[in-house]
Amino acid sequence: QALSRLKIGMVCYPSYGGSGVVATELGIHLADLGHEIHFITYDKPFRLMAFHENIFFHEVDVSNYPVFKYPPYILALANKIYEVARRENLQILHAHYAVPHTMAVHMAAQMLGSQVRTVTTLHGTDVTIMSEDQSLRDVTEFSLNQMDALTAVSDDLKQYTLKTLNIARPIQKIYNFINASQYSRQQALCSRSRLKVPVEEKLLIHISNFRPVKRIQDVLEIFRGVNARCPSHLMLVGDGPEMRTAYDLTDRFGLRDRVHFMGKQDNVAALLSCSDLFLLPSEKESFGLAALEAMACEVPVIASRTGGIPEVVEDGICGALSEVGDTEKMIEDAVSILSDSVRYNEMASAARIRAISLFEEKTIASQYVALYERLLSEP
Ligand code: GMT
Repeated sequence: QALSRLKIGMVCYPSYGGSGVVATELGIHLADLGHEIHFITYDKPFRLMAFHENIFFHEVDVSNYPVFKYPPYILALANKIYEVARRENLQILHAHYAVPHTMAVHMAAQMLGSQVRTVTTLHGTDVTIMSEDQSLRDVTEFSLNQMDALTAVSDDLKQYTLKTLNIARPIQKIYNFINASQYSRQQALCSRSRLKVPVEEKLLIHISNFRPVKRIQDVLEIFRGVNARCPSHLMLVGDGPEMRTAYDLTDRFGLRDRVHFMGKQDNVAALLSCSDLFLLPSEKESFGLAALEAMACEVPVIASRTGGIPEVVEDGICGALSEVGDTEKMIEDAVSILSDSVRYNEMASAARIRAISLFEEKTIASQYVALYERLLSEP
């Protein structure tokens, strides 16, 4: 039971994607501690499956009046946040992913007066892409400066934000996290045989939203290089705009019987549990939650040395990092890790140890609670 029961509004994207996952898992964990959590978004967050007495979901319904060329989602969201916060006496409004949640939270907070404290957690592309988008930059910067507190999911994202936007308040680094018992290597969940991967072959995995920033062509190139020297299979988990590129390259490389398109999957731990290596050759990655989930399941990571990835994946210990686009080195590293079983096992356990010791849900969630309590104790 929590010392004092906090009433928190979580404003997030409900769809597949790291920021929605972090918001949902944080909400569930805080609800388990006895806090009251109100999710305010346009759809039920996809990880919010079971009933929980401390969790409420408020759906934002956007008016579709014919005069609107664009549905006014941000106004409907602000209105819903205001309505819920006023009725439920919410103390904290926590926006995950700045655009457009920070603007809506700011608007609702103005309508509510001083009764709530506001927080935005920056997740990555809400700064790295939006800071370069002139149509959103000023309003993003303005509304971030109106929040009572800002957090960023890595030190790299914090520094990047301070460098690219004019932010007048401190940004606290609070890392993303995993639930170490949900994310652990569970042999019973293994589906290797169903994929018809022979025991002597390796299974590589990539999980993402298949956006250009993930460099899907590099994922396929790395896999082609590894498979040529060490017979392997590749699971592609997720969906998004680059999926067509993945299909085309798979065919062009003649790898159709070795690449498994899994689509969107809920039980990622089950798929990680039968994988040998995780590929994340992204252009930019503020944190790399998918890499952390892999590490927790004892899967070493081959990734780019970019953004917050080096804060998550310790190079040479939990996997190997290379410059963005250096697929030759990534292939070399992958083959050398996969072909040395002693080194492989050391990396697999080091990955889990690092995941648990630095990024366990309990440790990180308590940093958010401390932040909420500090904000509420301020006049
Ligand atoms: O990947 C995105 O473009 C959006 C975003 C999301 O909502 O999934 O991902 C970002 O937030 C995740 C959770 O904090 C981070 O783990 C991802 O690294 C980050 N993506 C990028 O920075 C590209």
